[in-house]
Amino acid sequence: MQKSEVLFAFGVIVIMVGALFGGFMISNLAIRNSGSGSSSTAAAQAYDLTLVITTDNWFNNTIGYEPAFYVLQNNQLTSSANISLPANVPIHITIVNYDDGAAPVPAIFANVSGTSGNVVFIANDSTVNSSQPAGASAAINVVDPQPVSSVNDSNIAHTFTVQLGTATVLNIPIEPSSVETATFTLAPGFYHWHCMAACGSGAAGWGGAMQTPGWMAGVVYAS
Ligand SMILES: [Cu+2]
Repeated sequence: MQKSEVLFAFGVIVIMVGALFGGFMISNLAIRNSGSGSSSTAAAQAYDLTLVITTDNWFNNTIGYEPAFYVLQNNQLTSSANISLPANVPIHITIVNYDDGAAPVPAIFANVSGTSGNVVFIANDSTVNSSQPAGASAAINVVDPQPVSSVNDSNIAHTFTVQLGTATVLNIPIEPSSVETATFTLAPGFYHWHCMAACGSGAAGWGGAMQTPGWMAGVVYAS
C-alpha cells in the first residue's frame, strides 16, 4: 500500500467512526425527546369546567335583563365568550342553572350527545331529585343524580351546544332550576358554542342574549 492509499484508508475510517458516533448522538437525543413527550402525556389529567346560568343580568336599556352563561373559575364568575379547554382530556362539566323557566327549542336538542355514554346526570332538578316522601310534612328526600339521554323538549331552559362548523359535537339540554354534570372530550380545534333554546329577546326569542358572545354564545378553543 502506498503512502497516499494509507492516508485515504485512514480518512475513510475516521469518517465512518464519525458517522457512527453522530448517529449514536442523534438516536440518544431521539430517546430523550420521546421520554419528555411521554411525561407530558402522563401530566394530562381530567379538567373541571363549571358553567353558571343566571337571569338577572342587565343587557341594555331597550331589552332589560337577559340570561347568561358564566364560567366559574377562581371563585369568580367570568365571561363565557371565550372558553379555552385542554384537548384530548376528559372534561368534567358541571352546569348550575338558576333559570326556572323553559324556552322553545327544536326537539333534536332535547337529546344528549357528545358526552360519555351520551348521558347527562341531572343532580338537582327539584322535580327529579328532591321531592317529599308521601305523607311527610317537612322532610326533603334527595335522590342520587339521574343519568338521562334526553329530556322533555318542553322542559328545557337552555342548552350548551358545541359545534365544529355546522356539526354538533356536544349537546347538553339544561332543565329549569337544575344542576347537571357530564364528561366529554374535545379534539384540538376551534369550536363555537350556542344555546339552542330561544331564551333571548324579540318575538322569536333569538335576539339580545342569543346573539351576543358571553351571554348565550361564544367560542371554545381546545388545544
Ligand atoms: Cu339560553
